[in-house]
Amino acid sequence: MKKDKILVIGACGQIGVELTLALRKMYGDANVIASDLREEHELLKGSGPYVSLDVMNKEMLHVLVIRHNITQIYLLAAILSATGEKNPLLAWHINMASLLNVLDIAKEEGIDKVYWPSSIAVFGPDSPKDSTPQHTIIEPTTIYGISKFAGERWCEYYHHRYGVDVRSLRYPGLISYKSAPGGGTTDYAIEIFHEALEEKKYTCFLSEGTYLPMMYMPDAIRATIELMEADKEKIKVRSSYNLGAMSFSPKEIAAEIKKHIPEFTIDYAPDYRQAIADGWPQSIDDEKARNDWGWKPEYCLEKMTTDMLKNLKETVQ
Ligand code: NAD
Ligand code: AKB
Repeated sequence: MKKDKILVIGACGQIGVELTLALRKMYGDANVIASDLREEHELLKGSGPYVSLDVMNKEMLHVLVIRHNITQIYLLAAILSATGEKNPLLAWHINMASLLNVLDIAKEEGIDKVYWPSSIAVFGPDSPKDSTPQHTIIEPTTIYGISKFAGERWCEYYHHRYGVDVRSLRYPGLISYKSAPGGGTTDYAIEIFHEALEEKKYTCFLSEGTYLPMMYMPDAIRATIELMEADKEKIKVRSSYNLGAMSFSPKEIAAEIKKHIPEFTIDYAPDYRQAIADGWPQSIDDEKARNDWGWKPEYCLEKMTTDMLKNLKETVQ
């Protein structure tokens, strides 16, 4: 029997750290190789193999895959929405070339499974805002969204044309406390917790009524693993699955935090990220994921807030 050997690319980012640790628990520490451009993340140190890798270097990636007999690749390296708007050509280049390098090597080497995340950013101002369906108008206006949408088409193409078993989720904004976020529009929903605990006040870069789809990291990690562990026949969407959990506005999350920290105050100073958020859905219809492979979220705003504050307090003290 072929033993699974997993390569996580972009392992030191917000999702990568937690996903790598979860995969190491399932597959054994030695069988999950973490890689990133950056120095190894503190939480990964001593937990398994680490390799310094620039995913843009296709030759180096190819050698790594062959040398370690890699059977699954998780590609998490990307430029996110807010950073992408500052340098659109770079974001396009990195987001597309990284995916094409991985898909092509997966095809050539017969890699068993590839995971690559998309985002709610694929939707644009003309998509329905509420319960945005799996299949609808998709006309993204940010370079990040454009690159994710193009990436989805490439995933489907490599699956249908070459049989590459690539799977994908359109994550909402992800909230976590272990590893810092990497330049997204939904990052306010993480900053707000740190500022509430440290300063008892927060100035939000989105307006008070901006609703966005969000998810707590434990749900996102579980969704990713459940998708990747599902039988092949159950995966009917080969572009990327809509995935939902909760939706809230800055005003609503502030009110939830106030229940734990009564002196907390919030004010608003929307910046260029407001226009990005305004083009995105307010809530997501993830019926396909629920029906095809049994997706069900566990965390709502209330439960996530309680858990975030409890864990952040322990980390800070
Ligand atoms: P992040 O920015 O926190 O992490 C990305 C990691 O990739 C970083 O550690 C970075 O050093 C690394 N990286 C960048 N360029 C690289 C390169 N050339 N070679 C190797 N490593 C490189 O991002 P994240 O939040 O962990 O997101 C991971 C994936 O999930 C991305 O594709 C992102 O678009 C997607 N996603 C994230 C969210 C979210 O809320 N975090 C939501 C939707 C989709
Ligand atoms: C971002 O805000 O860019 C990400 C995302 C929703 O894709 N968190």
